[in-house]
Amino acid sequence: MITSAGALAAMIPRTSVEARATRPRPTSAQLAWQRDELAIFLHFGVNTFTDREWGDGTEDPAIFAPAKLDARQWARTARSAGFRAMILTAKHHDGFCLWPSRTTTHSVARSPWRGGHGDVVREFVDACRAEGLRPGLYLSPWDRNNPAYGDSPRYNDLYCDQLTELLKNYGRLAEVWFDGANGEGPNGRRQDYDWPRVWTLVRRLQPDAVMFSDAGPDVRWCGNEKGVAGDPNWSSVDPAAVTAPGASGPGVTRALLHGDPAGSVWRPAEADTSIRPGWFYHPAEDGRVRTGDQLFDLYMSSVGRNSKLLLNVPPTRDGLLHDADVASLNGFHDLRRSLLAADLASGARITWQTDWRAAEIDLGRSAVASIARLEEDITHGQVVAAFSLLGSDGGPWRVLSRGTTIGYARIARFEPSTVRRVRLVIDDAVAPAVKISVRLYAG
Ligand code: FUL
Repeated sequence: MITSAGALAAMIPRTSVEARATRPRPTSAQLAWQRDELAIFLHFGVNTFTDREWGDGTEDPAIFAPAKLDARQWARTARSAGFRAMILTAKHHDGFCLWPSRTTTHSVARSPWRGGHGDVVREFVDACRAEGLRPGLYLSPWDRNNPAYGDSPRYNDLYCDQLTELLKNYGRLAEVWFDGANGEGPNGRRQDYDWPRVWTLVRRLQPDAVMFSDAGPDVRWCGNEKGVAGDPNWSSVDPAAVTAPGASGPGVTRALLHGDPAGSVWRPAEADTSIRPGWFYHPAEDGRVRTGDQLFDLYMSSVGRNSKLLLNVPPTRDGLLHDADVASLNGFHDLRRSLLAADLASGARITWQTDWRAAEIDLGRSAVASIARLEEDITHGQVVAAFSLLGSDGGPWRVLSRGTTIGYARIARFEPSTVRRVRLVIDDAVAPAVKISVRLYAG
């Protein structure tokens, strides 16, 4: 059976079609989220000025004075490095709001920035839209400033009021980010959150946004802050495994990292990490910015493992992305462009074996390959559990790479090998694969 290059179509028996039909699959919002591949995270607020990672809520709003704040510089940098979305900390654990919220005086309205008339969230969403990026917002549930925190019904009302301001007044959002960290508030009490209420509110006011948290409901945390997705990494999960943000335990970490091939719900993993050791900007870390090469490794361990990379790049006290960070992002972009330049398999002849579990690609010439990008058509769900990629230059077949899940993308790196023919073998699948695209790069 010969098909066109890039898309390997398999005929599948009826029972399998039914098995496949019951598998979870993404909504259009989840698909758009995954196709972004790369998003920038922006941790910015009073911590930027106090040199801390977690503020305690007693900060004076007057310290917030980013003299050169330029959200367009953030967005331009992101776009030219190939990122497609950005997420801003509208409020971190210190409770300081980057927009003039009616719910609190602990906000930019009490700062000298723009004479107290500024709105960082507004400038952020405007900049995203001007540069064609999809905006998202982080609203910390934990609030170490608000006196209502820990008085559960009262704070839940207030939290929903803050969310309503963000969801109603800033246009369409692509993602709403709920952090799992939470401790005591100013009165020493812990908060009992009303997650079902929060999720219903977001769904009603921003039906096209995905909601991120440990427990989704749309996108799950990958279980670590290293930017490393699990292997295997299933986008399906058992919703009973992690039911609320901040849950912990070995079973939880496993569920976040790996998902579950038998899971009934589509909830892909987002891999968040920072370009620097901290989430907020600290001058002492200017020499510790990840290099373009290190960012490429992160890309491989996130996008290359069926996840999405949410890379934090914190604005400085001036309100700009630092030159060192911008240089690394550009280096990362150039590296992706050079390593993944030309698809060696483009236009090649592809032959499926009669059992539909293996495909052979004839490049028609010998070429050196060291990277392969495989993709399932996830609009139909995710099914591949194990694969092998073999290569031959006329002699015996050699294993180039073996792996577990594919999903949206699996990017495999292997020893540079001269190949004329490449064979993809699906060693294990939970239902037959329908379409797997194969790209090969010299690297
Ligand atoms: C954590 C927070 O405590 C960190 O400050 C940061 O926001 C990170 C993304 O999530 O839970």
